[in-house]
Amino acid sequence: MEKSNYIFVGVDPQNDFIDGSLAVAEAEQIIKPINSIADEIRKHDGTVVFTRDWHPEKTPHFDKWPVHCVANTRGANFHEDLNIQPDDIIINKGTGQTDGYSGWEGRSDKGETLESIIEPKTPHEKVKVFLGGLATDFCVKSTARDIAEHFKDDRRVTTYLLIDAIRAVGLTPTAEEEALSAMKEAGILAISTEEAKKMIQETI
Ligand code: VGL
Repeated sequence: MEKSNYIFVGVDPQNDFIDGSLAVAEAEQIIKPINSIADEIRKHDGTVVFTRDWHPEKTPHFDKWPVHCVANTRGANFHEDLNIQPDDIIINKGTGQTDGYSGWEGRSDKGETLESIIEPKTPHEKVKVFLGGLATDFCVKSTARDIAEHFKDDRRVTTYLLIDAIRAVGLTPTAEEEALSAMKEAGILAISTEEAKKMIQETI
């Protein structure tokens, strides 16, 4: 079997979504599984990507939400227990006057995008994309669906959602469930971080 290329996308594990102005319930619980899958992927020569909300001080986005993740503030920093390595790629989003829910819209300082990172580099390369982060019903959903939509006719790319590495804002009682269904409908496969790690370990 040809070796797969593994990519982890950690969506917005930033202070404001964990203990700051837009704190998501139980959000700190995603850090452990995220560190563990990211480690496994680095060990197998994969790519670890983190997206972050990187908003200006003034944006129409803050008419809808409390001020959060303003670039270069403590709230925008990644959680202190998140293990980030020098080769990991950081994608900034929401840097202008847009909501920036989706990591698909963002880019790294070097100009990399999720599209350029995930795009298979050879006709037979298989790419497995694993997603975790915050929040299930906003940025995780938008990012996951944009990836799945873009690669829906490309059988080389499979997208997995790590169900124990996400948490929802939950503006309504059904918001989380609806987001999970929307991602399932987009062809995204929900698995646990342990299952994902096993899948990676079992490939030669
Ligand atoms: C998010 C609400 C507002 C998210 C971002 O990261 O899911 N949620 N901005």
